[in-house]
Amino acid sequence: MLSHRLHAARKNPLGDIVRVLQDDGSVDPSADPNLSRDDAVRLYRGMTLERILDNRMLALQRQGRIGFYGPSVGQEAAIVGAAMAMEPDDWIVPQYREPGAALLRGMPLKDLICQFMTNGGDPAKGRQMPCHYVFAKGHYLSISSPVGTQIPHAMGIAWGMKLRKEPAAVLVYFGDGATSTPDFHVAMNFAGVYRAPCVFFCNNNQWAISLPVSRQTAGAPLAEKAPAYGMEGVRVDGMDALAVYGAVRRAANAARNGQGPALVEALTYRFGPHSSSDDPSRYRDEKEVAVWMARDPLVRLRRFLEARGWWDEGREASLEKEIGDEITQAVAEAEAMPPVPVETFFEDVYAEPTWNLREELGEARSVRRG
Ligand SMILES: Cc1ncc(C[n+]2csc(CCOP(=O)(O)OP(=O)(O)O)c2C)c(N)n1
Ligand SMILES: [Mg+2]
Repeated sequence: MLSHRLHAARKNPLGDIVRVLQDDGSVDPSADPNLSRDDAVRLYRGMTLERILDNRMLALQRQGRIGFYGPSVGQEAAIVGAAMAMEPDDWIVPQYREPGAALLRGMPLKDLICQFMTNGGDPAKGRQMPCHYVFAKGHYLSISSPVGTQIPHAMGIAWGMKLRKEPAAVLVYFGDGATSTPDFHVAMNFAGVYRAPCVFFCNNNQWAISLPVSRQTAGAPLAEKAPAYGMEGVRVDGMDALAVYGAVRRAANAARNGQGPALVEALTYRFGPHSSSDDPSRYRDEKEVAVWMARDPLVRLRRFLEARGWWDEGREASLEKEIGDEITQAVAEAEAMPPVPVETFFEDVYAEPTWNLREELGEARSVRRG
């Protein structure tokens, strides 16, 4: 049985799954996280930004203007809802589908797009793979795309914070596929034993590229792995931004208060391809996609905002225009940036460059000029 200490024990139509947003836009009062109007609108804006950014970046990739992209369409409530629940001093350790979380933390759009383009405006100086951005100022760790490797990193940061008595927590995102990795076990076990203040956030989007979640585990829901590591496990409707926000907020508060780690499993669905290099029609049934698309997280949160009188057609249209314009401007500014300076390949290792590095730099400059 799942432990229910993180959320009010109650029956709902999805069984053990926490759900707050009802289909008509009303909320289950027993689980309502009571977001203020400003916060609810900020959450919706963050999710809309991620949706529009995804569509625009996939189009840029198809035009050859960026090399690669991993979209998150359908998962915006899980990604932005979880990020929204964290405090600025907390760290966020991403998987690779969370630009929405970085932007919510204040990462400038232009920096993000320069990283996608790997040009002179890339804060990572062109040293990372495309779509592997970092926003250290916003406590947002670099993406590491080997599946699951970020989970022990997050646990280590959380444990370090505990040792230093810092009153903060860590949120780590990973997919259903990552629960099959040794890294998941290592991190969960260590965090459980040492009570590291870490919120393990599993974005269960039903697929690991072409492998369905039924092939990841013969066990029951992924959240049920938590008690085996001595921590709380909770399953939420991951297309319900308020349910995600509430569950992560409770877990993060508990972690900061010394009550140890927790696992939150968010049930979502990847509406689009795994990445710009994938064709999901080769391995999954479009009928399944349609069932999940009917639970579109943006539509559900928008219904809630409208039911409260906080949103309408006019605001929707101006938000879409505002975000569209911001992205257009950021793309134009990013495309105007020069290439990564060749010098950056040789910097930041030695205080004084060695003779051979100086020689190689000279050769590299002449190749670039030539
Ligand atoms: C160690 C490792 N093995 C394989 C891959 C190739 N790979 C990239 S993403 C992915 C699927 C991961 O699925 P999941 O954890 O469910 O995350 P999702 O992509 O669905 O968000 C795989 C197998 C990799 N990046 N790293
Ligand atoms: Mg997955």
